[in-house]
Amino acid sequence: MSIRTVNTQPFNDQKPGTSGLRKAVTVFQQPHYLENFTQSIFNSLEDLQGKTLVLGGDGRYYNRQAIQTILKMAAANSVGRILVGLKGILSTPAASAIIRKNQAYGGIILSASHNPGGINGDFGIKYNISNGGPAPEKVTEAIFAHTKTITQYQILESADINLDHVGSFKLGTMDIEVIDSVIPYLELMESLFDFNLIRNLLSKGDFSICIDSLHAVTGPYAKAIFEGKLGAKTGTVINEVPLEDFGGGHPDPNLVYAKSLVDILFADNAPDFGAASDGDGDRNMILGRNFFVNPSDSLAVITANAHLVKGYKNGLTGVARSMPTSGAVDRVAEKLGINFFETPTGWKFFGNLLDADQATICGEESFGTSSNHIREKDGLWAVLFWLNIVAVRGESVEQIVKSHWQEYGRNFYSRHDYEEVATEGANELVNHIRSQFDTLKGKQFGNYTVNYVDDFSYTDPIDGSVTTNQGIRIIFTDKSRIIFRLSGTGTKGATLRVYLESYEPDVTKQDLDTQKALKELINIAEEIAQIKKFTNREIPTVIT
Ligand code: G16
Repeated sequence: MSIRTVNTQPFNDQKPGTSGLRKAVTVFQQPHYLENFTQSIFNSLEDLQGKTLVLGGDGRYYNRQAIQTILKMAAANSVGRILVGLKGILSTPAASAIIRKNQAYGGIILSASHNPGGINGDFGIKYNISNGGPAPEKVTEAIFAHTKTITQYQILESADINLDHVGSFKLGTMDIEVIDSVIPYLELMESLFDFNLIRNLLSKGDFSICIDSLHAVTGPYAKAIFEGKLGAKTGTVINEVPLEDFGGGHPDPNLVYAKSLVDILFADNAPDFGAASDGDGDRNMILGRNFFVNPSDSLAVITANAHLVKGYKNGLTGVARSMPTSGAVDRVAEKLGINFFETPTGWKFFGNLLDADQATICGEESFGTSSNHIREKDGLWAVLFWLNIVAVRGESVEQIVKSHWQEYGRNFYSRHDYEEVATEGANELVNHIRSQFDTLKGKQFGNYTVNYVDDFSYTDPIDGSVTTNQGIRIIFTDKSRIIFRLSGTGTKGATLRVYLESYEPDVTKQDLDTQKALKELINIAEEIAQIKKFTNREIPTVIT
């Protein structure tokens, strides 16, 4: 086996976004495209020689080919050992757990998360550091810098490795261990939650659940946990076989893309509890019978009830949420007297807070919640957290959320997405709002008066790094908010996200339909941003 040095030229589009490099599969299939980015990762890492890396992905199309290429490149770049998921599969939370458990130097995760897969879908690659979390901006910037100047990459000439069986192999001087991550992940969950209590709840027969894996990576994990360990009846986990194209679906657990699960939970005789996760298993959607739990509320309820759950009963040091996430959790943090942080969108911004033990639980409006047990968001963790709360309280999901609103008030919250609009129009929209920054302050729109407008920026309290332009905030005097932000995970055109939030402390007014409650703010957003004109769309693609 010999190491081959291949001459190459830079691609000009390899800047990582909110979560790694995500592009159409056809982009990744261009000669040298994956290799350039992989070599740039290796070039940006100091002292890689002899170190251990973790490698795996969500099983989407191109996962297996990419893994073989990365293994051969890792061997050529003197990596000491690679732990690779069986069949190339590692959910993102499992990858984070495996990096931490094995004190690996880092990991490469292959996923485009909630984006569709298949030959015409998307693919992605990201690097996670030794704490198990997504590389912070200074690392992704360094990788990007290398992609702009790369001239060569190294690859070992060898046959492919068989990833279909657990076992150990040698590739050149590098050790490869093919591992099944389901068991260590299950054990980690068992250390945090009261499995006996949840098993009692699920086996009594009067509490039924439905878990939708959307033909993505969580199928094997969910089967082993819910049907295997927790005694839920066979068939509880649906769409459980991971498919390279996710069965043609869009593996995003929200009201639109997980509609078949929503239909089940909103039908007559619906199960008591439903949940879905995304392509790589880090997102979650929680449903009760005929009831949708907004992700921002989910974060608040989890935080408020953490003392009921084994792994968290000794208290939380703090909680962190991304800026566009609703302020529901803020009031819980205040009541508990714990730290509270507001970060930019992107799980990578929670890493320092978790490492410094400033925060225990983190969450985002984009269906992501997790804790300091790993450094990624964790879909099945959130599902188990909810089941543990339900099992302790003996109340329905709806009762738990409504009593939370009663105590803390309700944050009406919605996100309107305009997906794959023309980039030029989206940029013009942003500039159009920015041009009103000076005139909007103090301006009255119906019942709302603008308190201030800004472009959100964040100074990391641990390392002092500053991140700017993280979304335009229009904040009203009653703390209602409209936020405009362009997605950093899309691969076609631009995706505009409009986040809308108002607060209702009056219990008699909390049952209103969310879109109706936010109607006035929705109209103000249109008036300020002229969304229809700039996006050329009459209505959002997705409303959550
Ligand atoms: C990624 C990040 C999340 C972020 C989400 C949405 O999620 O890990 O932290 O909230 O993107 O990003 P955007 O609004 O820029 O599309 P995932 O599940 O795609 O990895």
